[in-house]
Amino acid sequence: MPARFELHGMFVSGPTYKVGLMLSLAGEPFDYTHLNLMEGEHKRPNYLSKQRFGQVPLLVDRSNGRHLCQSAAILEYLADTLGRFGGSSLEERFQAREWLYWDFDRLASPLYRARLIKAGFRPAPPEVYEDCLASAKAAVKVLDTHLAGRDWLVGEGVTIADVDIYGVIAFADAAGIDLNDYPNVAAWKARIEALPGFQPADALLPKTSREAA
Ligand SMILES: N[C@@H](CCC(=O)N[C@@H](CS)C(=O)NCC(=O)O)C(=O)O
Repeated sequence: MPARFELHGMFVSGPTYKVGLMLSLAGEPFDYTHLNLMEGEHKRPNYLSKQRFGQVPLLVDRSNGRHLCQSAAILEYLADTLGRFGGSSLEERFQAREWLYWDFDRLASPLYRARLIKAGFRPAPPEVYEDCLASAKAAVKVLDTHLAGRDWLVGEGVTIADVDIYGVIAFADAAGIDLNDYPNVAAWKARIEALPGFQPADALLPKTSREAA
């Protein structure tokens, strides 16, 4: 029987990793479909009919035929449908949602950009890299301050806020950020990596399509 979920993505994609990590932490096997963004597979009519923004990730829920896009929205969908990591109360859910919005506003955008520039995927003058790096570091500092004396971003357990933001912090080193300068973030990162079902990005997002084990 095919897996319930099919994740379309690309191995370098942080947003795709967020969704793969959520599924893995929830113990949900998924088929993985590799999309070649270099060849524009994400802009072809067949894909656009499933993912209106022409981006990865796309998650297909075969149990009901839904096609889902936007990693933060997908995490919320999975929290609701799987009953995992949604927070222990409505208040926690609202707080988790605030982190999801904050992430794409302040953290993911500059950190992912710094990573792409540093890796040579996106040519840019040094001042653009420095600007992204400074913005990303300012956001990591916000996280570090919030995590002082706390194990998780919201409440007493793992929520989609942690999953979402881990999917960015995982690439901090590649962006040029030394997490030794942010000890609370480093300790929180290690806690996530010790969770059952945790897998790093390269294990969850192969370079070719793969069926669930
Ligand atoms: N806010 C979106 C961002 C998705 C995104 O930026 N995906 C990139 C790959 S990491 C992409 O598909 N880029 C190709 C494009 O936008 O044309 C999410 O979280 O899902």
